[in-house]
Amino acid sequence: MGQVYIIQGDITKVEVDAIVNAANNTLLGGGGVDGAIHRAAGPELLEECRKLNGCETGQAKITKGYKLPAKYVIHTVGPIWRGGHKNEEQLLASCYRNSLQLAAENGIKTIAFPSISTGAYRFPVNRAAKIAMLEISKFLEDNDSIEKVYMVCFDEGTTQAYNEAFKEINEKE
Ligand code: AR6
Repeated sequence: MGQVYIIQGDITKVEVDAIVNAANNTLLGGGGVDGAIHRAAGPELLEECRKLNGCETGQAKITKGYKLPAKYVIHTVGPIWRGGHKNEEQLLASCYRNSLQLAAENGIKTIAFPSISTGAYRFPVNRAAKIAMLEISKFLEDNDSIEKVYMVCFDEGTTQAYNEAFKEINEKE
């Protein structure tokens, strides 16, 4: 079964088949990890994104990685946290599920995720971490093609939240 690794660092530097971008509905770039990915990939990434016609919240679309070490970028759009009663948890789970599904369909074996929605979109990181770890684990149980999933956390607090969520899920089994 595929393995999950929680690491701290910059996702644009990670050498995997695909990195996931926490984008917005336009797919035309922004701040945070989205800005960092577009800067590192170069302007060709934006050119390809312009042809995609945006992306709905919870869905995912794939492009090439251009100047990134990763061959592909999977762009997903996390929910904006509005207090927890606007389907935010289900939509965040869909981001992970649909990104992994798209990766599997494209023969991707190693993939790296940022902490979707927990920056500008203000999703509480402890809740987001539990949802992410649960969806990734469930996917790996049912799908043999993905070998390694990296959660790339940018700061210490985020790393801690994902480590705790990972521990909780594995203790339950
Ligand atoms: N590598 C890994 N993680 C990073 C990096 C990096 N280089 N840079 C930031 N993070 P955010 P969101 C972390 O705001 O909440 C954009 O403008 C960051 O510390 O990037 O889904 C989009 O265009 C945080 O833990 O994404 C959207 O409009 C996490 O990535 C909106 O922000 C996510 O923070 C999406 O908001």
